[in-house]
Amino acid sequence: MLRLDTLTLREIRMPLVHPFETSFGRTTERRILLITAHCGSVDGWGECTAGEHPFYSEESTDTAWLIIRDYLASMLLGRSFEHAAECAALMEQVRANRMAKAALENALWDAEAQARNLPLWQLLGGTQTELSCGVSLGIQPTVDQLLGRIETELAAGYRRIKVKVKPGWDIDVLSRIRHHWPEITLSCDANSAYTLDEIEHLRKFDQWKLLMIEQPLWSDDIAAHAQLQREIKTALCLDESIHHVRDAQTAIDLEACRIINIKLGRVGGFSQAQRVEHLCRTRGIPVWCGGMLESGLGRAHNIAMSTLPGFTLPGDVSASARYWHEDIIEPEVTVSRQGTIAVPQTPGRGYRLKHALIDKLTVRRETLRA
Ligand code: OSB
Ligand code: MG
Repeated sequence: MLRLDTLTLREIRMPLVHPFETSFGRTTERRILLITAHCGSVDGWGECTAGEHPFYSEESTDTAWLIIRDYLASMLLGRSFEHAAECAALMEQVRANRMAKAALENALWDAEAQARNLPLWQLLGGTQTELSCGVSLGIQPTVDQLLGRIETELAAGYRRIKVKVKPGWDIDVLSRIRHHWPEITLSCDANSAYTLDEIEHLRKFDQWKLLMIEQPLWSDDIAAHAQLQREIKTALCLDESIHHVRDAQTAIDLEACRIINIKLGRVGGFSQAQRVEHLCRTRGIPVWCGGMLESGLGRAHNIAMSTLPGFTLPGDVSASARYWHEDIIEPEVTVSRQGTIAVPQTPGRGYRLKHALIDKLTVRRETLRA
């Protein structure tokens, strides 16, 4: 039994090793909200994956802080849980705000795994002990620079290259990549940069034998993706459109995609991610774990989730050193020359937190009590 005694919110600032640019914006420094759930003798930690601005989703670091402080914390504080998943129902009255909810739920899972002395991935029902890794490469100043980055990642062993695209950074980029590497597993992610008026343009993407095109259209329009999927050969993958298992169900029923990207924060935490994974596995839809430029904590949680059996495609979860000069966990996440992550076998999340470093990076902190 876990009793949630106290919650600590803190914001840490972490400059990225490489700025990350997508069709919706550019990130040079992360402002990450971390949650500590103090439960008796164990502290569970959760990372909120909201971005600095409400550009990828409606949430931001600041809205998540406010929603947790003013609404969600009081729904959970002082409560006792047999299982971390029980907290989701207690937060239902608050609509959406899934990244805020996920930070709390995942902190409780993190605590539960420690309290039960079980690896978090085993508590989740994971089956895989070695994970296939891919990388997501942002928009670069020039195509030559992008080709250089791809060269480095392939040499490091990564098994799938995903590049960000948008109108004006697509045709030339993809054709030059394919010219250099005709056989690599390649995909692209538009983060909603196109419209249905551009079907003829998007049809050209079929020539490059991409593993998938991720989220080409509006985040709130699954039906539009179904229309596009009927018109092109390349598999579509939905990211921003999938908020919960019902969205996944709708997308699969409408044949709006053939692959789904699961992000822990976007779906509201581990229990909803389990539901999406289970549905997709039953319906024959492969899934993979998307990344949100997480610190080592969120990265550790992504690794635990990716051990579920439906995660059969390489994820965006890659080595700590690709993002951070120094990560907040030890050991840091490393990737083998074969492009794999070895799942930790120790109890809990499997990575220790560097508390002194976290304190040094903290710019604000607030403690909430029952
Ligand atoms: O769409 O997958 C995305 C980063 C921020 C917001 C959205 C996305 C991404 C990434 C980066 O692609 C994945 C990573 O390396 O963490
Ligand atoms: Mg994406």
